[in-house]
Amino acid sequence: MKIKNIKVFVCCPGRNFVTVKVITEEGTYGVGDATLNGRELAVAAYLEEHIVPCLIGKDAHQIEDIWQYLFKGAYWQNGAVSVAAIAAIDMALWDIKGKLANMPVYQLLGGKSRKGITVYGHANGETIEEVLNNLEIMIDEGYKVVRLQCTIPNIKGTYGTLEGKKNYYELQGNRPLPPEQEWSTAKYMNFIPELFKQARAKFGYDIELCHDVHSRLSPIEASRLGKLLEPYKLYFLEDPITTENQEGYKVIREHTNTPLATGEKFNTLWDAKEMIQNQWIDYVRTAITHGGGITPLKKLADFASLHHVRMAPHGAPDLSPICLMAHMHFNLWAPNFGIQEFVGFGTPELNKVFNYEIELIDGLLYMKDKPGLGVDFNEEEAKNFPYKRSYLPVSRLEDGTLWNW
Ligand code: EZ4
Ligand code: CO
Repeated sequence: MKIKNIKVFVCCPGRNFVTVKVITEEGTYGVGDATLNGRELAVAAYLEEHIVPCLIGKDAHQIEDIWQYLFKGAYWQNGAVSVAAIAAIDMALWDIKGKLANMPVYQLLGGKSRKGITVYGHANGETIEEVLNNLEIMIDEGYKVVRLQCTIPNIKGTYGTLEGKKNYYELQGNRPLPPEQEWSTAKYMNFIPELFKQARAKFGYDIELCHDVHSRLSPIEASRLGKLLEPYKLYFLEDPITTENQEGYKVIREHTNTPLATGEKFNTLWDAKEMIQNQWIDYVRTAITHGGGITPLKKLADFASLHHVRMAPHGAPDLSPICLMAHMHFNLWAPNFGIQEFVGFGTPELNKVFNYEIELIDGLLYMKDKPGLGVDFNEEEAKNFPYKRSYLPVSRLEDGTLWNW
């Protein structure tokens, strides 16, 4: 089953996506997601210039060896650009294997461990009142877990809010230069507990709530926030700090029993090693696209399961539906699956380019059994949505100091 051709596509049906299609000599093909928000063309070039030529003629069945060849064999190994590229090839090869076996990919991983995928959605807003109105809508839609994010008063621009845009696709799809946002730890810390206090006062404790700090705090500040939020019993607090120093999580862990989640930017298994084996975190959030594919994520899940850490894959709109479908299979299998982030069913433009079927019933996501990943990429439609340069924002303190976004 030799690889005959690999095509790389960059399109913007609302926001940019990088997609690969691996085609075998027999005509079976698989698709993979290589999207790296704000650096899409770097990944496309990495694929086209440095990966594709090495894979033509290789056996599409040798998924593990191809993964090792692209990762270890490149000498430079990790890095977000190269790992996203490798992940897309890996996903496409699993898709091919599933199609050839005439089985959904979860069957190849070991079969189903559950009937459906618990997801958390996003309720956000410019005011606490607006967030709580959106939360009520989501509870009515059946969500069992919801992430709350609210604009922080008196600073310019808050992560996780829409700044007047209709949806995340509109927000992320059109930023020809990086917009600047402001950050104030004091204003944030003084405000955010009130959001959760009011949410609990209005909706009680049956609905699970979580929150993404987006790496803005120091370990001791994060410890304080975790303690302030303890009365509101969060499902998890995400990315309270950056993770260059894994032992930062030890500090937070020693101070608070608020559960902790991190890992959406990890691109090797070693990025989470100390925090997992020391049980400093509760959920690891690495996505199949940014973590290098299904092949390394299986290892991550098994390693995490030895240490009571559960999988909670990143599910932002900058991961394409191919990644979402790969997560569906992975999550159905992973014995230590916790929760999947889910931002909804996309836009009409997005769903013209990517064809997949999912259904949300009572807070659980389901898909139909199809061979492979169960998602297709429409090359012709993609041509109608050409790439548009678009950046993530940058963040500065009120005095101008560049901060973590
Ligand atoms: O900001 O994926 O939990 N979700 C997140 C995301 C990230 C984006 C960056 O590209 O933190 O919204
Ligand atoms: Co996040």
